Amino acid sequence: MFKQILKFVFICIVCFVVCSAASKDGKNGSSKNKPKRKEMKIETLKKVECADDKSAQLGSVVHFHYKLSVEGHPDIIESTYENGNNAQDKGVVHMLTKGVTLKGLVKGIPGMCVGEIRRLTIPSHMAFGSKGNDRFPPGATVIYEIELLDAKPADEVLQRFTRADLNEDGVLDVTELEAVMSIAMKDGNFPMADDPAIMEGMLNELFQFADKNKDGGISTDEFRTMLKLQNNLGGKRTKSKQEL
Ligand SMILES: [Ca+2]
Ligand SMILES: [Ca+2]
Repeated sequence: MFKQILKFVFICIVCFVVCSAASKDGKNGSSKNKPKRKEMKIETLKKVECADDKSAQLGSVVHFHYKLSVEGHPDIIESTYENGNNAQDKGVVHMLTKGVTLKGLVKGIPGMCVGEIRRLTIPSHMAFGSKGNDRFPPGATVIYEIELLDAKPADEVLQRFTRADLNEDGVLDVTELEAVMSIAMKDGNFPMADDPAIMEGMLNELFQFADKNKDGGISTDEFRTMLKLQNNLGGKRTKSKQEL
C-alpha cells in the first residue's frame, strides 16, 4: 500500500514537472515566435523649411508626385512622373484621412513642406497587407518616394471635391461629376429629371459649363465656382418659392 502511495506521489511530481516545463516552453515559445512588427522608416531626401501651418497635416488635401517600388526590387511599379495612371500626369491629389489613406502615408506625409522629398519605407501592415495582391507579393515592404507639390487645409468644398475625385488625379471627369450631382439631387440642391436622356444632357451641359478652361477636367477652382453658382441658384429657387 505504502509503495502504491509512493508510486502515485512520484507520478504526480513527474506530471507537475513535465506540465510546468511545457507551459514555460509555451510561454517562451509564443513570445519567441511572435514576430516583431517591422518599423516604418522615414528619410528626408530633400529638406525644405516652412512654418507648421504651411506644411501637410492630417486632414490636409495634399498634391504630390510619387514613385512606388517593393523593397529589394529595383523596378518602379508606379510613378506619377511618367505617363501612366494619371491623365494629367501632374501627380495625385489626396486628402490625408485615417482609415482611407494608406496607413504609411498618413504617418509619413504630415509635416512635409511643399517641395520636400521623402522616402517612406512602409512595412506590409501599414501598406498592402500580409496577403499581397496582383501587384505586391505577400508581406511586401514598399517604398514610396514622395515629392510634395501642394498642401491645403481641407475646407468643406475641398473635402467634397476629394471625395468625388475617385481616381485621385486632381480633376473631376464626367463620371465623377455625376456622383456629385446625385448627392446634390438627393439633398434637393439640384433639379431632378426623371428622363435619363434629359439627365445625361443636364450632366454634359453642367460639365461643359464648369470646365472653364476646356481641358476636359474640372479643377478644384472650377468646382468651387460651380458650387457657388449652384448655391446661388438654390438660394434664388428657395427665395422665389418663399415669395410665392
Ligand atoms: Ca478624377
Ligand atoms: Ca478644367
